[in-house]
Amino acid sequence: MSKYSQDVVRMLYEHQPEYISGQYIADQLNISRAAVKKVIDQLKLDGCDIESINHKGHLLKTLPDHWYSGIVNPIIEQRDLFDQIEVMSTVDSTQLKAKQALVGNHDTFLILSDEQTKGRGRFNRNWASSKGKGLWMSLVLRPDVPYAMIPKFNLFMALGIKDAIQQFSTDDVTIKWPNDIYIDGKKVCGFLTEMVANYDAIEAIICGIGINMNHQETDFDEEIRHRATSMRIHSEYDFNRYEFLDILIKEIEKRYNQFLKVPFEEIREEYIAATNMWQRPLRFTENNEQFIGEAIDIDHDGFLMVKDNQGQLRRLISADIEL
Ligand code: BTX
Repeated sequence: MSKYSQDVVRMLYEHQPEYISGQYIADQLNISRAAVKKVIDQLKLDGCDIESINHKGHLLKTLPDHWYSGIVNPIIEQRDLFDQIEVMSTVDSTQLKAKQALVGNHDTFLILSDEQTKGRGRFNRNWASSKGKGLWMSLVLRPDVPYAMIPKFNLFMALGIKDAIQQFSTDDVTIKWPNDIYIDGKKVCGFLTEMVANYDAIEAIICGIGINMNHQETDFDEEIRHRATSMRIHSEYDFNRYEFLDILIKEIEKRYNQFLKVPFEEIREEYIAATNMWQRPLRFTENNEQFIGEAIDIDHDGFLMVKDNQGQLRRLISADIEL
């Protein structure tokens, strides 16, 4: 990719739906028109749908199925959440990368990648993150809150992610406490929250979010096909990834501000109504212990209340649950 391609994409994006002349781009970037043409030809080869008409200029017709920082940055910068944004085409794991970037760094930041070669879920499980198909990102936030508030963060994030996906889905989007978002009985998103803390306070929250966006059913490996789905499968129109990113970050910002200001109690009813685990037997794994039980409530602190098949009431802060 040329060093000017992000700037050119950004200009094309900002001028949509107008055409923009090669001369204008050349003047802004202080390069020749021939150099602009070369960048635009390369962008077309990379899958950007750009229409070029003599004496009229260039128009970005549809947004590409890859992340371009030239488009991502202006979207994210509208919100007041991140000091830095990093857009990558491939990485082992955005979560790992975010943790490495924490060293000697006091900023808030977002890392987004087209592909993860070693995407990870909870307990070091694999998270399938194929190229161009999804939204694989990690957010590093630095809330000035006590350590004990961390489990609450996940609950607020779940509602934000669910609300964003729902705006593109014809079917109900639900939360599987505490880490997954489902459509029609299948996982469309998994997210996890980790933190760096000292005795007094949290230094950073690292929230990794994986959302299946563009997959067809056959894009999933056989081993997860029966329990994974994507937004595309449940969307009635051709949305683009940037439109979704814009909405997602808006919803995340809204819920993050809420997390900082209000107790879980205020969103508890909303959260319970959005959760998909009620009135059926479930298999729980907590600290290597397995049991069957029924989820009966989420309490004021966001713990899941479960009645196990021995009739014993359990209060879970986190668990692995099979629906
Ligand atoms: P989890 O441990 O709850 O879910 C992992 C399980 O989900 C896997 O064992 C597998 O059965 C199934 N699975 C794997 N890949 C997918 C997929 N693409 N869609 C649906 N189901 C799948 C949930 O972990 C938390 C996942 C966080 C992923 C993000 S992506 C950005 C960031 N970077 C990173 O390495 N992880 C996070």
